[in-house]
Amino acid sequence: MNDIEFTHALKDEARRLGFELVGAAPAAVGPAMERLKSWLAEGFAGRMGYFADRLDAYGRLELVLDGVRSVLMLGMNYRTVEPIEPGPGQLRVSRYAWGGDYHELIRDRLHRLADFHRRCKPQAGVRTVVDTAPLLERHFAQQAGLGWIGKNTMLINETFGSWIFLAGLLTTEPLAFDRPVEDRCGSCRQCLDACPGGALVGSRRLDARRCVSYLTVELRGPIDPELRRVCDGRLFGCDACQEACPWNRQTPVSREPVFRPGEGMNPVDWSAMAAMDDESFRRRFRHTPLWRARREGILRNASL
Ligand code: B12
Repeated sequence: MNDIEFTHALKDEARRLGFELVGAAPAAVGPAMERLKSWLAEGFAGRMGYFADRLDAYGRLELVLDGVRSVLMLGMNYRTVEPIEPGPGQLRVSRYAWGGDYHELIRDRLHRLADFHRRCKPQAGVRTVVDTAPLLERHFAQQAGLGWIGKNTMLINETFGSWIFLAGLLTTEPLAFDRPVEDRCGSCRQCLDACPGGALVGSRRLDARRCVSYLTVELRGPIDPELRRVCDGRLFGCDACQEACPWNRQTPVSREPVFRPGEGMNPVDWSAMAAMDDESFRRRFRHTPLWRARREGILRNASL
């Protein structure tokens, strides 16, 4: 199999495994590294210390996979139903957290893709990535032609909008690369205006310290009193900048049952949540995105 045939075979297998979007890019970070550095220098990462701790690896992918030459970027649609407006005593959960944990689902599919790769090219080095490795997934997805980076910093695809999870497969094999997609946000600024915390301080510039998603998902400990107000009514995550995006109005529905809202998730009835002790919280949410915040974080968010 030559490089072009192998790239086709790998892409076909990825689609068969349920990734609607797939594209290949060279394993070079380029100017995105300067953007990451300036984002960190501004303090926009808040307390997410792992960026600074692994800065070398972000800039040199060979520290993530020795001999890496190519990155196959993958996208999976997670749009299901529309959000239901919360009534009294109810709170919003962002779409990505309505169902099961996407990491678990995607990791399983990635491992199957890596197995396919190894069967075709037994000598090659392969590493799969979803979220936790030092890889700028949106940058590589843009380079691989999956979409463009919108003003809200989301990777937006012409067909699926931004309701897509990203993942990557790093390989030491040369692949046939795709072309990057050009920006299609134009003069629209609806996401910038919709952000409840004013976290989108400019086009493609997000100050995580003011982002409801960061405050309700990532931040441990108390939320600054001035920022508690902007999280109002949101239990976990935030989709305001995506709900406002015109590219998200008519996107197809996901085929994955795992992403459908679990019972009582869209929206959440606060009294049912408050009644849970540690053990029932663990049983109910262990394999969902809410587990990341633990029960303490969820209780903190609800008492905003
Ligand atoms: C840390 C993190 C967060 C942080 C910080 C977000 C941020 N904007 O940086 C917080 C907790 C706030 C967060 C929130 C969310 N996240 Co998040 N997050 C991540 C994570 C782990 C790292 C992101 C990162 O590297 N940030 C650092 C900044 C500097 O990088 P960046 O955002 O990629 O920024 C690049 C562009 O803005 C670009 N850029 C800037 N200017 C320009 C100009 C041009 C011309 C171009 C081309 C590019 C460009 O350069 C930067 C560097 O490459 C990724 C997974 C991963 N490993 O990539 C998921 C990820 C980005 N998150 C994701 C999701 C779903 C969310 C939420 C929607 C969850 C929710 N509903 O609450 C929100 C969306 C908020 C938002 N608008 O970003 C998805 C995004 C999928 C997509 N379609 O884009 C990812 C990819 C996870 C995944 N595997 O699917 N997240």
